[in-house]
Formats: sequence, C-alpha cells, structure tokens
Amino acid sequence: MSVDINSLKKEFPILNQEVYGKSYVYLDNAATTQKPLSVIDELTGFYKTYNSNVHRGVHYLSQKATEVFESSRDKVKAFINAPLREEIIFTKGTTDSVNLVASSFARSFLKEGDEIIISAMEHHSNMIPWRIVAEQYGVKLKYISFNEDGVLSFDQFLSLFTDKTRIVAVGHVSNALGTIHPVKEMIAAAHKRSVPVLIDGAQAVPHANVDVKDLDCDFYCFSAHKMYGPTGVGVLYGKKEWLEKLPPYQGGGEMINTVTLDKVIYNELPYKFEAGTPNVADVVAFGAAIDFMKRLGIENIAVHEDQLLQYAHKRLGEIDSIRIYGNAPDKAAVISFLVGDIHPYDMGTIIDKMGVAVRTGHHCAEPVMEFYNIPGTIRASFGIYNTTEDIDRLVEAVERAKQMFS
Ligand code: C6P
Repeated sequence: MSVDINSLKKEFPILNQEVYGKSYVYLDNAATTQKPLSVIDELTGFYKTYNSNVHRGVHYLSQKATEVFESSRDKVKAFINAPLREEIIFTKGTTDSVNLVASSFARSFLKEGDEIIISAMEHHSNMIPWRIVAEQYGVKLKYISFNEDGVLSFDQFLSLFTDKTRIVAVGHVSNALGTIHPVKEMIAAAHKRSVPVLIDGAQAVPHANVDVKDLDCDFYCFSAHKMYGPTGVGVLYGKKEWLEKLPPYQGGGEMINTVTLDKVIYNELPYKFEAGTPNVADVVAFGAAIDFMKRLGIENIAVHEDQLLQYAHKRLGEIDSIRIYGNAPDKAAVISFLVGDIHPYDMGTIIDKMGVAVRTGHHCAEPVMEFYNIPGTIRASFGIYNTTEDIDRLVEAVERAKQMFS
C-alpha cells in the first residue's frame, strides 16, 4: 500500500510509549482503536476555542459549534453513502443505536406472538435489546445458526421466516470470530418477504467500504471509537421512511418542535432522535477521524488489514496445539484462538507482560463460546498501524507463554 506504516505510527502518541520496558504492540483494535493526533487536536481544539451548545444560541461560539457539529453529520453521510443527511442520527455508540431501534420499533410494530430473527453469533449489544423487547411484548426470538467454521447457515436463515416475522437484526462482521456475513443477500431475502433489516456494523465500518444505499439496509449502527475516533459517539443510519414512522426514543430538549401543556409536536429528523445536549466535542472529533480514514483510503486499510490477517493465520497456525476459532472464507481483521489447555486469561496476562495487548474472554458474545464449549478465546485484532512485526511479537509471546505452562 502507499501508506508508510512506520511514519503513520508516529501520528499515534499512545503507540510510541514503552510498556513493561518494551515497545508497545497493540492488537485490541476490535475493542477500540487508538486515536491519531488529528483527532486528539480536534477534540482539545473544540474545548479551547469554540466550546458551546449547539442549535440553541445566536452567539458566535454556538453558531460555530453547530456548523462544525453538523459538518460531521455530512461527513458520516458521505462516508457510508447515505442518501439523506437527516438519516444520520448521532447516538452514544452501536449499543445505543440498537437499543433506540429495538425500543422504538417495538412500541409501534410489535405485539404478542410476533417474531424477530437475529443470529446466534451476535454481540450482546445486538442480542440483549431484542431479548428485552421480546420479553416485554411476548415476542419470539429466532436464531440463525452457524457451523464450526463460524459461517451462518443461509438456508436455515430462510427457513426462520413466517408471516409473523417483523424484523431481522444481524451483525455485518462478527467481533468474536471475524466472519463477514453476506448481509446484502440477507437483506434482499428479508425484503422479498417485506421484513426490514437492522445491521450491526460496529466491526465492519472500520475495515471496509460500507455503502448503505447499495446494501439497502433499513438501519445500520456503528461506533466512532472503533474508527480511530472518540468514545461516546455512534451513529444510527435509518431510512427516512422508517425513522419517520418510529416514535421518539427519549424525550427532552431539542427533540421537540412545539410544546404546550396539552400538546407536543416532535422535531423533524434527525433531531427527533437526538434528545438533550449531544456529545458535541466528540462528534466534532469524529469528523476528524473520518477525515483520517479518508486520507488513508478505506480500500488501502482493507488491503493492509487483510494482509495482516493472512500473515497472522499462517504464523499462528504454525504453533503446535493452537486452535483457531473462526475459519470462514470471508473474514475481517480478527483472529481468535486457544493454545492447548491454557486458559485464555492466563495466556493474555503473560502476553501482556511481554508488551503485547490482546483481548481475552467471551468478547461479549457468550453464546459463541457456548457453541464451541470453551470459556473464551484470546483475540488479536488489527488496525491500520499494525505490522507483520507486531504479529511476530505476538507469536513469540505465545510461544514463550506456552513454554512457561509446559
Ligand atoms: N465490541 C469488542 O471488543 P459499543 O460498545 O456500543 O461501541 O459497541 C458494541 C458492539 C456492538 N457490536 C459489535 C459487533 C461489537 O463488536 C461491539 C463492541 C467490543 O469486541 C467491545 S465488547
């Protein structure tokens, strides 16, 4: 690729420190990515020069804050090729976006005996909100199953539809196994049966070109902090026709047009779903994160991460007694594994002492671990600043930990 990774790394202050006296290898990007200086500077710049509330003031700072805040919305719209800017709702993150849809959709469109389809591989954020509304409204949740390689069964998915199916909610990329699901085909199949689809794109938008118009999804959710942006900001993309039909999620300032003691008229989109003072500073910094990703080019990011993934599969695959979980033909930048009978927490702790950060545990996808009958995995996940040398350091650390346990 055209980007020089070693000079790119210099843009990330956190990666240029030593941990336990060793240069730091950060391989926990699926949990959150590190932030480049351009994002950090945008965030501090907001507080230093134009901190103000948005959409409320006629004064200079409020106008300026509103302008930059709204320009982030335009950047998000362009980044995912959404048809309309009012289809971009700022939320706290993917979890908040899914909860918004589940709660509002249920209030208007679900009744006892209805059915919802999700997959058994979902992150808890795209499972528990649906379980809550299922319990509340007497709705049945049906699960798309998957095989040993971590591939969803398309035929079984199709067999789950009945005339009671009201919505499908599925991840674009599994955070636990890295599988890229065929969401475009799944959306087309659901639409053929007049069923809307929500996609949890938390692990897709950071790694590949996502075009919501081309996918034709009804809702798409993601988080800024996995895209080199700040925590506390996420996006709900929703088709205008759906967002107009859904009732507001939360009540408060900004989401109303007129209030009298007898009557409330809600605000137009997207503000109907943005009650209260939004996270102005982080939305502004999110705009800088999108600029950063666009500067590198999402295709370049995807190619680089795919090379890292292939290299990691090859190098880790050479380790005796390793088991890799998630061997789908289409995978994103995640590799989950266990070595012998070493508990993932033990392995993760030792690897950490060697200056390599990975995630261990169930990755908020406990049913996936239940399927494989394991307590959890060690998960390495890659970002644009990782190199094959980082993977060599991981392999070396795993080998040493293995020796310590033998
Ligand atoms: N996964 C991981 O280490 P929030 O926390 O709202 O930004 O994102 C939740 C979420 C939803 N869907 C998927 C597929 C995800 O991977 C995540 C976050 C992190 O895998 C933290 S558990």
